[in-house]
Amino acid sequence: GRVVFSGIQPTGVPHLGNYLGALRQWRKLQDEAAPEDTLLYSIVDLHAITIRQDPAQLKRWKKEMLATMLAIGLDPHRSIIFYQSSVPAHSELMWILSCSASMGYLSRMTQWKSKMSLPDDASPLDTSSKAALKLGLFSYPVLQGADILVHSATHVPVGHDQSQHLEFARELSNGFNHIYGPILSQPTTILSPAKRIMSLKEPTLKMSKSHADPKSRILLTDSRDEISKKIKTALTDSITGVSYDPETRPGVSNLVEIVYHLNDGAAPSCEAIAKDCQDLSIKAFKEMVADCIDAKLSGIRERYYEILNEEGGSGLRRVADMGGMNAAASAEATMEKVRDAVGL
Ligand code: AQP
Repeated sequence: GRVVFSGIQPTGVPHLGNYLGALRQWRKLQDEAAPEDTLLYSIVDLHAITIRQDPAQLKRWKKEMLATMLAIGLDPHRSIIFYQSSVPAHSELMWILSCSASMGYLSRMTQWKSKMSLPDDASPLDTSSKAALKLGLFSYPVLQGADILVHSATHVPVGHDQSQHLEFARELSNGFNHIYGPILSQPTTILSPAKRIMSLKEPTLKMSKSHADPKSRILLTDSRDEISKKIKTALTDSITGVSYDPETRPGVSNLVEIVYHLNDGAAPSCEAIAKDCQDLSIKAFKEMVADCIDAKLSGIRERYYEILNEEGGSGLRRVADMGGMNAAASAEATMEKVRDAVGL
């Protein structure tokens, strides 16, 4: 059977980009899975600490992410839902893979490369200097590779921003297998149809949890009112009417894409949606977009608060414990072969 693995960082409530690019796809894969398939979905807290986190807040965010995953319909009896840090084999395999990972390859990763323009001579206390960059930020793609390979995953659903890291994971697997024999899997990327949902404020950048302006993203927990306000202030342009052209009209086109993906193929294309709306004013179009988002998210939002409020969180703890145990068993099956091959 297939082994599906994917992860999400507990760095805040997921936004519409996380939902359309990842979480909704996870749910679909669960619903379509054959009985012999295994699905593992991880809350990757070890990745979250590549940036300094407030410990109490990180604990809260982890719990909230778990509640979100259940709210979107992941079933803990069908999918293994777990905290990455509860399975130490992820870190163990990371170390082993680090010993053959290429520094050159890692330094070409987009996220790291984007930091290379920082000034390099300031003091390490200056957080905007190269001197303050952390080893973890450089090497986290190795941990990501370990996350996938430790479960011998065959399929990894991600948004477009992660495809470079998946390529690297295959490289890690190849490198290891070249030395020690065919032990690690060759994971295939499953790109979600909603590859890249853009920021509402800067529609040439992806929607992201860490962007300074909270109005740049729609959260899965946003109320009807918050959704309307954020869409109303979304950056568009001064062209009359609605059309779909991501190059010249990134803001309007992003809204069209959001509607297209939320309706999940009900319309034949983004162009078709734009055509249906072409005579609407931007104001009326935005109201339609907000209605559509609320209609799709309100059920998730209600379940999320129900789950968080029930039994003081003991239900969530049980889910995390069960997921951690099952994930540890899955990882151990690979690790026994890895340790043996390496001579540990
Ligand atoms: N804008 C997006 N459009 C489509 N997919 C997206 N993903 C993230 N942003 C978009 C997908 O969501 C999954 C989980 O992401 P993550 O939280 O682990 O890390 P991220 O990609 O770094 O997400 P953020 O929101 O941008 O967080 P920060 O700001 O903390 O870095 C991944 O599959 C990703 O592709």
